[in-house]
Amino acid sequence: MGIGAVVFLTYYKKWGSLWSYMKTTHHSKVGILYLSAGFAFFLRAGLDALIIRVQLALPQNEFWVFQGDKYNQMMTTHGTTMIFFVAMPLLIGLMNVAVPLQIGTRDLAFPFLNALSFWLFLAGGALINISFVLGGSPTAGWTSYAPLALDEFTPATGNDYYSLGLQVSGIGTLLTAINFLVTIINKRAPGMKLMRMPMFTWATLVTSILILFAFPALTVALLLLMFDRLYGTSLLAADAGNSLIWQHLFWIFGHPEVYILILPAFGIFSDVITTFAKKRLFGYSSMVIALVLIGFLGFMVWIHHMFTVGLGPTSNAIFAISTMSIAVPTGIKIFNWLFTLRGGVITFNTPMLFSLGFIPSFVIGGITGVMLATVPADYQYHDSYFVVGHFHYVIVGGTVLGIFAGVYYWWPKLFGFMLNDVLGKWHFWTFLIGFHLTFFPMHIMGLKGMPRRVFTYLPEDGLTGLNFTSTIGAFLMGGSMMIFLWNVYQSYRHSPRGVGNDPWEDGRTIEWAIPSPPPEYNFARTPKVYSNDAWWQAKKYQNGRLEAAEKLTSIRMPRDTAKPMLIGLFMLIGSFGVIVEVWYFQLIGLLGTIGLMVLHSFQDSSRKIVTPKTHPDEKIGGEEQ
Ligand code: HEM
Ligand SMILES: [Cu+2]
Repeated sequence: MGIGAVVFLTYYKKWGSLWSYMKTTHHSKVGILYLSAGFAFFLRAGLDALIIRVQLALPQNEFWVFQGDKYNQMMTTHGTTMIFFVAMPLLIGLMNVAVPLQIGTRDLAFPFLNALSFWLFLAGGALINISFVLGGSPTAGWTSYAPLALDEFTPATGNDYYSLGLQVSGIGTLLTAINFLVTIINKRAPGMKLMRMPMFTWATLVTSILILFAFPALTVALLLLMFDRLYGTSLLAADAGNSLIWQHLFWIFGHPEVYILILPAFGIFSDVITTFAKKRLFGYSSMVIALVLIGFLGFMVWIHHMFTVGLGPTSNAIFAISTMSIAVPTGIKIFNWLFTLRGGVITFNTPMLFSLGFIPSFVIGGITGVMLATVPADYQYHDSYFVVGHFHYVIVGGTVLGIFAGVYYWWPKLFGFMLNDVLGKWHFWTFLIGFHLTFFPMHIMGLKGMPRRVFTYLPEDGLTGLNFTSTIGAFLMGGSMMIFLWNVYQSYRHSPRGVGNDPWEDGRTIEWAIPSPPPEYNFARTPKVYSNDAWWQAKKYQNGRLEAAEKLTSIRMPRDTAKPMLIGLFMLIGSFGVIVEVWYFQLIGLLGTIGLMVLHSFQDSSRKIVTPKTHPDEKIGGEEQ
């Protein structure tokens, strides 16, 4: 793939534009970086999934080398990559693309930091992928439970890469959260009160708060793991330390994490559904309250991952009830989406199909979630394929469908041309059918007793047909991704350009008032916002123009710089040095990182002045009209 990229870049003379992306600090370019890197990791982790599914297709199968330890490597890489290097960066990419436009600002509050976040995420992802080549990937599952993950039981270096790779990318994620928090609180267009924000922006705000509180727990857990593995402490060991510390810290992070993955998708569905049902969101304020409530309850339920550990009936009962209570705000959201659809004039295009496909898929995932929260039943389901079925229903049926809905929806805003709708529909249907075919049988396998994280089973277990079906479904999903890639290529070649400011024609929020793709400063003149769905209102009552809040004047934009990329590189070298215990790598990494930060602190005010021009597509008027 690397060689292919080099050939492509040379042939199309794209090295220059690659370099412009490598030193960009601009939110939409950073967004494109996140989307491309996340998608590349998606292909990698998807390939892992297919290998896993081939190995499991038949009983006592011996596909290539993927049994035992190699299977554990595949399974761990798949899960870890999907969560940290696919789902999160793709969502963060969409936030970068859409949120500044939705709130009418020129960029994030800290553009340099934003670029740095991306490079730290990529450095962490690269680190985990290096492990595959040098001595084997991590093997202890994406949850990396200690003491299993300690030297005593997994002496190979794989799990060192896990602790360092997630640490580096986790710092990037934390910085992103702070950045979005400050941006959304501080940089909204005049008149855009909190209760006038689009739902995706709301979801990003709540998600950022969740990251801010959840990721430090992961930071601490990974630090302990690193100390135990590399410096000979035994904090997480079963005898000298306490083996429950990891589980608590991991799930205090890990449960909110699944809401970090689903809330932004909820935001996307709200925006897409209101747009293509051509109605305002039913129960906007209850949607916001539900979002905040889900975020809050997300922190109160981590013990439901530890029902079988033996913490006692009282704690189990409390956490079972708090878990089930999350179904209430989630149900409110589902019903509000349905009421929004009711009586709407619905356009069935690709982003809308992904949103409609989400509703029943996610409801099934929700129901199995409540089943898992029932303590006595969980003793049966725990660590079985039922769990694997459940979380794929919520993550794929929720987050991944949301990501595709968002990608199709904002694509024309980002690039100025539409993705092909016919190919999009093929992509959707093959994906959705493949998805149910893959993951529904897993619930039954689980109920029949197939444990999670095993590489084979016996013919007499009665699991062959189910596993085989699941493998067929997985390949259908793999095929649907090829349709998506083909769609991107075809649309890039053939889709008409110049789609105008509001290519869907039904846009409601203010990102649809400016040209597609937007100029680097987004809004030549920041608009004034008087209501929810401000752009829709403008089309209806204000001759299709938002009122300008300022005159056309020159603006200061952040300059491009390669420093964030270099800091990422030095962090990569330094943490690699920690893993292979080579002191001069560590020193180079440390000095390089600190040196660049010091350098940057002297140059912070280097901004360039841009003179904006109004564009014929821009629908922001005012006194100068
Ligand atoms: C083509 C689609 C996919 C297929 C066929 C697939 C298949 C699988 C299978 C068979 C396992 C179980 C491994 C085992 O227990 O031995 C697994 C685990 C897992 N998958 Fe997927 N998966 C897919 C997509 C995704 C996506 C999109 C995500 C998240 C964004 C994801 C997250 C996970 C996680 C977190 C695990 C748990 C790994 C662990 O137990 O440590 N998967 N997947
Ligand atoms: Cu949980």
